[in-house]
Amino acid sequence: MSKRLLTNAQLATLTGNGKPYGLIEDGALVIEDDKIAWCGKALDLPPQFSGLTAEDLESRLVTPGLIDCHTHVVYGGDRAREFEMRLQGASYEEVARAGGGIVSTVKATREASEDELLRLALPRVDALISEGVTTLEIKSGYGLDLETELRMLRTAKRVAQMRPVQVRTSFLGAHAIPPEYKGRSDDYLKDVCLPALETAHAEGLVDAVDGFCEGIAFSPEQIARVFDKAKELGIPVKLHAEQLSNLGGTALAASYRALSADHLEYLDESGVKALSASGSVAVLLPGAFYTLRETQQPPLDLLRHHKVPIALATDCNPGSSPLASLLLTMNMGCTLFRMTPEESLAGVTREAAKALGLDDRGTLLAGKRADLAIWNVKHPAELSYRIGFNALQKRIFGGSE
Ligand code: DI6
Ligand code: FE
Repeated sequence: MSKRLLTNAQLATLTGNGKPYGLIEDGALVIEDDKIAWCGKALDLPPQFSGLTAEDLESRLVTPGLIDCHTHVVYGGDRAREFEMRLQGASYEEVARAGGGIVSTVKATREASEDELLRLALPRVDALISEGVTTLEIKSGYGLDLETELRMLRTAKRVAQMRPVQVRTSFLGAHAIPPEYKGRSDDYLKDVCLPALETAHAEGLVDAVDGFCEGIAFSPEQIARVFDKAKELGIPVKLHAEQLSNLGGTALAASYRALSADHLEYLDESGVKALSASGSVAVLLPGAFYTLRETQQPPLDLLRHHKVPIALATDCNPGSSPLASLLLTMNMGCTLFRMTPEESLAGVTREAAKALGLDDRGTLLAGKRADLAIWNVKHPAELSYRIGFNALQKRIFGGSE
């Protein structure tokens, strides 16, 4: 059994210990194999650990390893041309209706081999890892045919073999209507999406089922068909909801006890109450809000009032959020959405873990995975405050570096 003792640390435990950030000053943390064995005030270190050689962190800040709970990092091609179009005045929806948008990424993704998709995804993943990410979620949804959806999910699983990071996969077959099914979205669901979900699940490739509930994508009734299949297969669900309009997707997701509902700019109080009742996490994605120059703010005060857990994620994707920085996402959560730095740190640790249905990480507590980020900062607010500055000193993943 391998053991390590970290001392002279400031521990942002994110546990409700009565202090902001669950902060423990002059803290120590013991790692046994891939788990946290003990953490607390250095003065309270139990005698059985006092013989270990201490690694002095020189009062650095330690947080749980960061968790990016909503990404689309596996895709082919890029959308720089569409970025130009939008700068010339076209809206995100107009671009999508003109055959650009998600569908253009689908074309490029279908043309890419699994090795190529992996090669393209790794630099995005590396950017996240370099900022202390230890767990990330990756969605399919740019294949929209059986073969390519499976290829995307296999690629996502391979990321975790290539890099020291854990990956959770989400099947997003209900992301967009592929060109060959234009005007026939019900047929797409019946012929492609639902059978592909069954096959992907049978191959062990699906940790959760996601969808895009929007005028340019699928209606709540259509999403319900996908969620019924997920339920039948015993897979938890989540949903892109209320991003561009209010269709009631969030309440639908809540009625399936979704892990999370994501985006939520157009969410109203009844939707917030539904989330609160179902215990689902609200995942806010300020990178998409920023990129699309959205002006409708997610209902932060209502989410707080109804005690809905709030996570933050990059939504890293080629169209609405070409963002591979969770630190910048934290800054945007504060500056664009008026989250507090404490909420933003909780949003990429404790609440992000909840959004993935993982209860073994996201806080610093004995028994949790030893996924840690160690920072060259004095106070946790610095993580959200700076822009374009990576203060990570090192990352510990499952107890090792
Ligand atoms: N909402 C988003 O923000 C991403 N997907 C979704 O349903 C955008 C995907 C893209 O534009 O490629
Ligand atoms: Fe997304």
